[in-house]
Amino acid sequence: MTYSIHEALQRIGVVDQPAAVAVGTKWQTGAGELLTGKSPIDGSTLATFNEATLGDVGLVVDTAQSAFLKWREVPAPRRGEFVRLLGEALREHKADLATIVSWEAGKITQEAIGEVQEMIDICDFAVGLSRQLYGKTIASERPGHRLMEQWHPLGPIGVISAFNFPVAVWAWNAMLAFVCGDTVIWKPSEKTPLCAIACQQIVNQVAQNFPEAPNGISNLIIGGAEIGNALAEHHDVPLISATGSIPMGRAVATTVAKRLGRSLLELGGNNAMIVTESADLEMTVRSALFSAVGTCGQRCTSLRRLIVHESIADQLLSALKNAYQRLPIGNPLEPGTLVGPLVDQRALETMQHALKTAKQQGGIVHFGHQIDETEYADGCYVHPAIVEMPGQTDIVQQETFAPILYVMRYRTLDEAIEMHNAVPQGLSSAIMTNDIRQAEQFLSPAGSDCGIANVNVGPSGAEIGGAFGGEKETGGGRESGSDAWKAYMRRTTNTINYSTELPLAQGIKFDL
Ligand code: UN1
Repeated sequence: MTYSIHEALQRIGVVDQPAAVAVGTKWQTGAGELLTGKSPIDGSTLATFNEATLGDVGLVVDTAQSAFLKWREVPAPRRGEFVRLLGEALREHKADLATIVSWEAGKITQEAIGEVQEMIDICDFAVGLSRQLYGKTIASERPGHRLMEQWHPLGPIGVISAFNFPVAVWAWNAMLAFVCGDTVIWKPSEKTPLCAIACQQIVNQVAQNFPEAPNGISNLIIGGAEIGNALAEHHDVPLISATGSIPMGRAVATTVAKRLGRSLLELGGNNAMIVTESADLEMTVRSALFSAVGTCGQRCTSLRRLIVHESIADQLLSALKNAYQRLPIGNPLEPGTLVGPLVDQRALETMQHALKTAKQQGGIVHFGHQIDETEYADGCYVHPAIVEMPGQTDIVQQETFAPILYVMRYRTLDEAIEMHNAVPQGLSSAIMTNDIRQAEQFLSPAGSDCGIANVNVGPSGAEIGGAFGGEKETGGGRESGSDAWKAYMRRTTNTINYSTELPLAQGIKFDL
């Protein structure tokens, strides 16, 4: 299936010079700074165009707001039909979109296809949801009264997304937003603009053939942090859903809070796996490997800390080192490659700096060197690192967005859980064990403090059916499955009096 990114874009219908702004189906060139999109695969330039300016934000929000006024009145199951058609279009363009993801984000083909599958899955989920936006009926304390709640559309939703899941994270948000009766304004990462342009183009084509879809149901604005900030400040954007670094999330949350808006944050993780003395070691190596080196360690759910019982630590380490030794690293488009490049030079420098710091803090570093692949010109290829640490030092408590796996030993499970929770982030976690008591302790209120806690499954690679997100500095938001849709709607509580009396709640008497 390997054809060029340009062929893939063409098959999706992106034929013109890329433009930074989509006001609904109308593309507009930006007048901001020049953006040069480079591929992490070989450093080649994929796109050059001008970013949006602050002036574009108002136009896009106004369009999304007028579209919202129409879309909110379309019956939810019809909104579901729109999303069903989007799912069909994604199925048709699965390979095309995956190719663009690989070129822009450096993902191996398997993972790029998996990411598009995640989009298709959330479409299917959202279609079903469109007939299940249930409110409760509540028994009233007053005779002849009924209480009920309804969920209503919220408004234009601002979606700020990161480079590492350049299409799926938008889809988690957008598909739920669409069935909830909301419109969307997307500010993607400047590192993956073509992924965003391709998705917008797919929505445009479906929207143009769907009579009830107003122009401006889906909008795109490509630019830097100042664009994200302007969206966060805008009173007509009731919810900002932001995925990315903790500092970015802190800035967005503060700005949104100032105007008392809502934010849904999905920020950094520092995900760990506890490996107990009863774990299946062969399974542990396989699941740790996928979670630690998949997407070259650039998932927010990537495994970063391995907390191993001292009795099996040497054995596990040697099996892991053996697996790392044999990792196929290189061009992510080539079949068989398991580790593609880091996203850019800066990511490479951050990784090398973290490894140096870990050494200073007593770490023993295995692998982790840059791979000088002359074949791929300026690609940023590294050999994923394993670092044996004497304890959970400062550097281990930070999220370094690169394939570094810190390994620490423990004696008792209480001590392991304490170490597990002693970091500022709280996204995903796992325990490898065949002991039901250990598994249940890890899942209990006194166990993992993360939003995601798994047994005999690594911390990355969640299915879309569950709510996705985490606690503490991860930001507390939940996206994707379960009842995450509620964040995209507003709840009204209704009291209906069908009697001829007017009793007051709490038995209050208030008669003249
Ligand atoms: C992210 O890295 O921002 O659970 C999202 C996973 C993927 C999503 C990761 N389904 O690893």
